[in-house]
Amino acid sequence: MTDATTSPTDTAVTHFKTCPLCEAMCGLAITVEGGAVTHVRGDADDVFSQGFICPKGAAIGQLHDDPDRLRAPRVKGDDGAWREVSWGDAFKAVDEGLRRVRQSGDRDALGVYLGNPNVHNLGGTLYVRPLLKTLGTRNIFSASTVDQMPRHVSCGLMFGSATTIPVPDLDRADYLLMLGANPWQSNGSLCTAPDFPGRLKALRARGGRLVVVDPRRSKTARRADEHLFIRPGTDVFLLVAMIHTLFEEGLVDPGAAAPHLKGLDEVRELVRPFSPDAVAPTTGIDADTTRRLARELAGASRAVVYGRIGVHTVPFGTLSSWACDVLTILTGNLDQPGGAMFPMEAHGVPRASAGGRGFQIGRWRSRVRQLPEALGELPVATLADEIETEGPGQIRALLTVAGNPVRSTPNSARLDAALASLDFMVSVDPYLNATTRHADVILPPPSPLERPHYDLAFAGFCVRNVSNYSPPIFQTQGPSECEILARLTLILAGQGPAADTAFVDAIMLNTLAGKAVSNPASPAHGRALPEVMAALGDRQGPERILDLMLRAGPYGDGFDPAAEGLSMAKLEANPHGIDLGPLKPRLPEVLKTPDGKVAMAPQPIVDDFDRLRSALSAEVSDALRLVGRRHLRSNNSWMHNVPLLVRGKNRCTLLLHPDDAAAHGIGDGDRVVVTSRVGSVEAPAEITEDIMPGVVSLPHGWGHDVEGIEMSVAAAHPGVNSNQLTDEASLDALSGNATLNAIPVTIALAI
Ligand SMILES: Nc1nc2c(c(=O)[nH]1)N[C@H]1C(S)=C(S)[C@@H](COP(=O)(O)OP(=O)(O)OC[C@H]3O[C@@H](n4cnc5c(=O)[nH]c(N)nc54)[C@H](O)[C@@H]3O)O[C@H]1N2
Ligand SMILES: Nc1nc2c(c(=O)[nH]1)N[C@H]1C(S)=C(S)[C@@H](COP(=O)(O)OP(=O)(O)OC[C@H]3O[C@@H](n4cnc5c(=O)[nH]c(N)nc54)[C@H](O)[C@@H]3O)O[C@H]1N2
Ligand code: SF4
Ligand SMILES: [Mo]
Repeated sequence: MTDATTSPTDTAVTHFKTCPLCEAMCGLAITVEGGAVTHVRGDADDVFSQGFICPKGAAIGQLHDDPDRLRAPRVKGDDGAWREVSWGDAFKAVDEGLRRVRQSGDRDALGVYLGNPNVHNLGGTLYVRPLLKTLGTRNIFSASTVDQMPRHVSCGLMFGSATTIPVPDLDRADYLLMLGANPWQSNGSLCTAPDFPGRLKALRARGGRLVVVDPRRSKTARRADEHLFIRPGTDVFLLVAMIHTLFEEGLVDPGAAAPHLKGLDEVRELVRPFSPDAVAPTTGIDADTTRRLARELAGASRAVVYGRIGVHTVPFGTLSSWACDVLTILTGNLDQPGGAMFPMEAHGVPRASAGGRGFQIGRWRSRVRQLPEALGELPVATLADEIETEGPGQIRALLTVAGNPVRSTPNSARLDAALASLDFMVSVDPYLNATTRHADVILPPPSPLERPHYDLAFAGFCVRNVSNYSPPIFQTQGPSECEILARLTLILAGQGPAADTAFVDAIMLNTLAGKAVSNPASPAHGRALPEVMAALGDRQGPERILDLMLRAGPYGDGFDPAAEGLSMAKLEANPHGIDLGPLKPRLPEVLKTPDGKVAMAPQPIVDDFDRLRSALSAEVSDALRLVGRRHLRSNNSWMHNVPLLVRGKNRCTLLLHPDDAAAHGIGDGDRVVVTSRVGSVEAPAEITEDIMPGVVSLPHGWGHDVEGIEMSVAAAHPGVNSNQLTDEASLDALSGNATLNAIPVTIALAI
């Protein structure tokens, strides 16, 4: 199976590794003895996390040892039975299957779904791009459209690039308005901050104020200075009414950002109908409170508004994301310490001046529902349509990489049936689960402890600039995930199952190096390409690419061995990471809009206000609303097979308020049938005053009691799949993001 890089007879050795399981980037200290993990603790010397760890990180050894984790590729026979095969045979089976599909000449017949763990490993962050390019399909889907696509779209439109996302400068803020996020359990998202809870405690300890808006009194809400219940899906109205108040009361003062803004007057006009009094019946928050929040935000010296899942995965996700930034900007907190700031990641491309090509959405549309593309992908809420509906462009084969859409996307029962109808499916995944059971070939990547790690995705969302590389702790017999993806790329390029994967590396390296030497802002500017390649020495694979990015990056040594700057060698010599300091102001250089300004009122946002005005005048519905939640010991759908994490009481319960329980004759622990437009599930009731009347909550990622999966621990703690209730017809129209919160449902005692 696996061998320690140290031999099994060695005495205990402690390895340092950045945890790849969530966005927080905690440093782990992993002790290995006799070839096995014997102890995991937080790395007290990690420059960023300073010893913080959560139960998931502590369980990484159990994840690595999980006997259900696939170690060899699987191929499904004509009889439906799985066979373990060699890697060579598995890639041959992939080549044959894909060849059959591609013979039709319809490139769109092959679809792809990319799941969340892609952004937590070098395979996904480096090797997916060449794979997608080679695929040439328009049928690209990912977990982004059940998550943060609204944030990409609003930031893309305002700042010019979908990844130019300002993050709350947590450690210096003295006022934080948080909506729809529960970092006490999730450890944060699009705001990488190991020990997020500790940082919130510190904010309050230095006299700062934390206000949490959530239809549930979450753990974060309980530890805030103030918690406000809000009707699910209505945060946009609260936020826009706060903007209204800032204008009405003369509190608009963007400060140093002012010269870089465009469109302030349009914003004032847009929010005019949304007075605190007008929105109060919709949000359930009284007008005085809304005005007070706006005044507090304007009055605080260092303030920031942070919204996440609960405000993004709703019908006005993009407008909510936009409104959070507008509030931060109008109160003078954009690009200021303690406000919302733009990180400068070590592997990033240095820039000399503002301006760029800008960001567009809707460059093409989905075939069946005519939904707009965003970031080159289509909304996953329409994946089943594209599989089921006949005609040119119909998806007949699917590649999934690190995704479990049959648990994580809306109306997943329908998608489940659609996947069963495919001609061919390949999954790159370590588990045989609800999604991968439909595959014809499963290619399992190595465990997180068997691969190197560098957080290319999250370095750009950190509350401090940091750089951290960890080598693999164990060796793997099979290919790395990078090699798996590179091989798939070559198969798709028609090179067959055995071509040399170094070719894919070479193309990536040449492109990156060419850009670096011609970028006047890069320390590598002006160097000759052969000189750069020679400086990279004999590193291979992702480490070679990383070395190039780091050395040509904003802190890089520019390939000058005598220079002080960053390189892979430097990171290897610093296993606890390198702190590059607090976030620094980056306006205007960071802006990639064509005119180099912040677009405060981009046209697609202005257009979407039509929908918002109609929603304001619509009658307030009294339907019961379903929202989601996360638990510290759970990670979306895929860590329920780790015994340490599912211990204890059932966490997949339906939270409901005592008034709603009484109205339906439901007692604590009773089984409740929850029904939406698309389906029904049955879950045990947990009656609590921590949830708002009229709202019920069910976590996602559960429902492991299906035929044909090989997750024995999860199957014994199945829970129910909340995405049997979420509705694929309801989207944030602008970004195509699915609605996973504020779902209208009915409840009844199970008979
Ligand atoms: N109702 C509801 N639904 C939600 C959400 C919600 O709040 N409510 N949240 C949404 C969000 S934010 C997200 S990000 C999505 C997640 O959606 P997905 O990414 O589709 O689902 P995950 O549960 O993260 O499943 C990850 C898959 O990757 C596999 N995997 C784990 N590690 C690796 C690896 O290193 N390499 C590879 N190749 N595979 C790996 C796992 O076995 C699993 O099959 O779910 C979304 N769904
Ligand atoms: N332990 C753990 N950590 C995780 C994950 C996990 O599954 N488990 N998943 C990771 C991923 S992929 C992500 S994207 C992040 C997400 O991280 P967060 O954004 O912090 O997500 P949640 O913890 O689900 O918190 C969402 C909150 O929104 C509230 N909410 C629901 N609807 C509304 C609404 O309409 N308005 C408002 N104001 N609030 C609402 C819910 O009650 C809940 O408390 O977490 C990451 N970290
Ligand atoms: S908070 Fe996230 S990064 Fe930190 S140990 Fe837990 S799972 Fe790992
Ligand atoms: Mo996510």
